[in-house]
Amino acid sequence: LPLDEQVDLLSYDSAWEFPPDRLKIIQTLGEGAFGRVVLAQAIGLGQTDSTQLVAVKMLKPNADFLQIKALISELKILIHMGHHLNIVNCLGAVTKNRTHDQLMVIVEYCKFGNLRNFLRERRKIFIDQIDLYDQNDESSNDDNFSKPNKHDGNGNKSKLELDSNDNEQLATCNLIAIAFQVARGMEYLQQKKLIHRDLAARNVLVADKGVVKICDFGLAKDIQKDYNYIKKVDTPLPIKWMAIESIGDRLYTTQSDVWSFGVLLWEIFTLGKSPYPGLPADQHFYLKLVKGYRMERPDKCPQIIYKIMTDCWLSIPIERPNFKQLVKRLGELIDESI
Ligand code: ACK
Repeated sequence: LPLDEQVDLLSYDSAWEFPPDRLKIIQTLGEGAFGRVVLAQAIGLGQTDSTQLVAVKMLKPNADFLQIKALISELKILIHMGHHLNIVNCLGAVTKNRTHDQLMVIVEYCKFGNLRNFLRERRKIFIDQIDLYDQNDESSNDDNFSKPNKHDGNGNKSKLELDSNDNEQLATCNLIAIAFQVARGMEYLQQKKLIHRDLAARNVLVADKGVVKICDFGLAKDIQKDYNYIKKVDTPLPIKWMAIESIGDRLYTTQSDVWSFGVLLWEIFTLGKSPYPGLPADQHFYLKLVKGYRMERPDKCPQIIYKIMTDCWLSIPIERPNFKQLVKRLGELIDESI
């Protein structure tokens, strides 16, 4: 069954319904042509009378039937998917309030915004620990910054913790922890037989305590039809995240999500650069990929991570690692560094 028809079969449980008068909108977090995301305070969402910051996704008045349908799909998928730490979880919805007449999807608020900007903002203070991972470089005499604790630049935090502090420095080990968490979220999606179709650093949000969460579920945004998505000038074209078979044959599978994960790894280890710099995403680009062209190793990227990246970009989908294997491979790198 095509995925949008699968969505139609998913049901909505009224237990998710939340009264809109208990949402106090604080500010707009971002907006697109037809939708907006606002920061709000929700009263009594968990325990009675407690207040909690949430993000609320809603449509603008000019949204048409397709956009309404898309947001309903996203809501149903979020509910169907269940809870996972590395996913932006649904907390409630406003669907039935006739006087209010505004569809709202309430999700967890991730205060550091999207991963791409998060990384870019921390470029200048990055702690490069590549020598600790690329150990063929034994003659390294950079001894005052090495071994055995990869968390040196970062205090004594647990393996996945960054810090909630805005100006916290990032180090190579944190980049690996970020990649690991995204792989975990995607592994969960894979178990639920869901395909994201638009995995990219712009669709990963950074929450407190260094937790990263995947957002913007592909079904809600059909990138084959969504003209606006292609037209946006200031966001990189999604073509550059798409697997060869997605560009060539519009084929989307978990294994094409794995390709996108490889591009996301590249974004992480360049601290938020735009992939294939200087290369327009045209017919030529596709032919280059078909001929075997792939991005080079970013200079802050350990060899072992680059190997994972290029495995994600294997031409034949089933030869790529799956998310379970990616979790294992990245998890081993974290364990080694404790
Ligand atoms: O890139 P941003 O800072 O992160 O700007 C976009 C904007 O809203 C439009 O999507 C931000 N955003 C979306 N969902 C959330 C969320 N759950 N928590 C925090 N920010 C969010 C996103």
